[in-house]
Amino acid sequence: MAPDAGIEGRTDGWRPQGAAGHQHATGRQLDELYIEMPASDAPSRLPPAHYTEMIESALRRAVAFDAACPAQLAEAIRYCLLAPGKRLRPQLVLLAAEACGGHAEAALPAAVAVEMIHAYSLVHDDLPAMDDDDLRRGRPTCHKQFDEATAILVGDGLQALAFEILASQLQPAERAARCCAELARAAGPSALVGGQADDLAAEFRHIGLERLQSIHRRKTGALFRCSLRMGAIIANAAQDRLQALTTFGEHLGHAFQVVDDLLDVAGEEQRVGKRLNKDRRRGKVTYPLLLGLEESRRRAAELVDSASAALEPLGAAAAPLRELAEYIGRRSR
Ligand code: GRG
Repeated sequence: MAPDAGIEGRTDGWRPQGAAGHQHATGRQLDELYIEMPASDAPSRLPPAHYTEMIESALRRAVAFDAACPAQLAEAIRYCLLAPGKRLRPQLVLLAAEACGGHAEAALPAAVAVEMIHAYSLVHDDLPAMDDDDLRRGRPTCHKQFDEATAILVGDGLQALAFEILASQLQPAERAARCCAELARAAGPSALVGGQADDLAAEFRHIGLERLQSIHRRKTGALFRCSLRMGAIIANAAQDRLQALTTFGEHLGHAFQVVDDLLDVAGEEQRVGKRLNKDRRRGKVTYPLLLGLEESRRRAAELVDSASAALEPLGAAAAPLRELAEYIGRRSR
């Protein structure tokens, strides 16, 4: 068992001790961090628009339901999936395929499928039984706009649709099967779902850096990693390229989460499109809490550098992936 896996429950105020070697913020110090934080220095930063229109129209096509799908359920699925997300994961699928010499069009079903899994996870995460949120992608969350039962069914429907699209639209069948297995593993109990379960269990408890990373590797990192691997698989990439993109995805997912924690403390609600300061209110240990703001920023930058370095075997073909990684390290939404 990891040294910090034995979690000590606390409901009477929390005082994470953190990992060795850094000055750590306590719960009270976090209040001070809020005051210390400057406003975002990147008011107009947008994700690089790789294949934006191609992704949006594929998502729209994927949710053009027949009459057997009840009208309100169809509306709710479209409301959540077509909401203005950054589409990072689908972009990673398409760019990974191209970086390995494949065609973006051929990878489109995998791009749509991973965005559906991501969108379902956001809808379920926002439910009262989980993170209990009322704002997502700048709009009322699914259960606020519709109702809880509809939000649960939206997630269920998106999950099933994701695998239907992968299995029926990806060619050849052998690569479709590999992608189904990759996505199922990344979305399953040892990755996304398990990370979410451990994240909920860790509320108002002290966990250390190792445990925090284990949660985020599964809850956030697995879908990044899987997006890149699916792109490589669809392009029939050689093992060294598949491995390079896997390592890139692992560093990138980690960087993404460190920045996500920083945005929760220091972002602007309107830009981020969800309620901020949630981590503190729900008693969650975060990177800024364990490491402080400066060290968290330094780590995020270091992780983006490591991610870019992992792309070396792909040469210039990986330039758009490097650009997306840079954006993820500096994003303000
Ligand atoms: C319900 C099984 C299950 C899992 C939920 C997604 C998730 C796991 C939790 C959401 C809370 C959270 C802060 C997750 C980590 C970071 C994350 C996934 C942020 C949202 O991703 P973005 O920024 O979102 O790519 P957009 O809206 O741009 O697509």
